[in-house]
Amino acid sequence: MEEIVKALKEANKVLVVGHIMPDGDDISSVLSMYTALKRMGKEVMPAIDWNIPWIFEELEEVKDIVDYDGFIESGFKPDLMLIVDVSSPDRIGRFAELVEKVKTAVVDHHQTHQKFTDYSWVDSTFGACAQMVLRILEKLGAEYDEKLATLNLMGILTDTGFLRYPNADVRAFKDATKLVERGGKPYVISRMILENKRLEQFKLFSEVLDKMKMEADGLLVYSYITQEMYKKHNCTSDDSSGFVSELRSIRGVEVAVMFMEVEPKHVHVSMRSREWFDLAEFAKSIGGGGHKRAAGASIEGKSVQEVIDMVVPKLVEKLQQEVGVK
Ligand SMILES: [Mn+2]
Repeated sequence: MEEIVKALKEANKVLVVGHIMPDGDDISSVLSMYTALKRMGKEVMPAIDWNIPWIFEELEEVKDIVDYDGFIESGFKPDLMLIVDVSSPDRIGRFAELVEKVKTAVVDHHQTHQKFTDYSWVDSTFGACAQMVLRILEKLGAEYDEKLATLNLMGILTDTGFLRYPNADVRAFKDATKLVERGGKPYVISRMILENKRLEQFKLFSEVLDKMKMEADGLLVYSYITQEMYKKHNCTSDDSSGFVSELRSIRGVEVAVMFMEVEPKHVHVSMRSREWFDLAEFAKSIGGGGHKRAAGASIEGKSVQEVIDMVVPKLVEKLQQEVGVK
């Protein structure tokens, strides 16, 4: 952490990069860094090589986020690329091309982190990357107001399921309290993320429930969305990111999985576990990564059904093995 703080102090032009398929913690981490460093008089460019889910558009800083094409067109020449909430270079899209060319630092809380930068601060005991961002910004002497506090708070709330998941420990509550004291508005975030659904999402979810299957004596629940289903309901992968947690909320379920064909023959496998199943380990075995209770993988060149046939029997076997051990 000290090295990253030093590198940030020395840098004048900072490119802050988040991950593809960005979530609330990632967007929070990118925009908190962007807002605070810019106020310190640095030239800062926030970057994510992916579309930003529409629910986040009410944050005015979102329009400043560029993808790789926008970065190239801008001619911006960073002296530091700060990567946040990212466990491996394939997660930053085309920005991976810069890794060997500029000074790089990463701040991450994924258990499956693979070191790929000059400086790295990785600590999987933090529920949210935003908590690590908070510590860096405090070291840099950032001044918090309502805007920065709300941006920073968003990551803590979203990655802890609004302080409901096992990673919502004393430290997460204390960090959240600190940000609320500094003007952060939890209700603005909960309204934006939780109470902002389109009717089409409910219709798509209804079809997801029709297709849902249970395995391993009810320990595993899964469903899927094909490209045709997205089109039929006028939805995109942005609209289905919360579905997997809904499936996990079924009584008795230990693991929930959503198979989503986000682009033709590009299937994103999104997984959540409740109490004991280590998804970080399992995700690695299918070429993905993540945390113990939330992980994923992106598989290209296969249909949804082919991916289901590859993943489900493996998961059932692993679940049954572990139930046997318990
Ligand atoms: Mn995160």
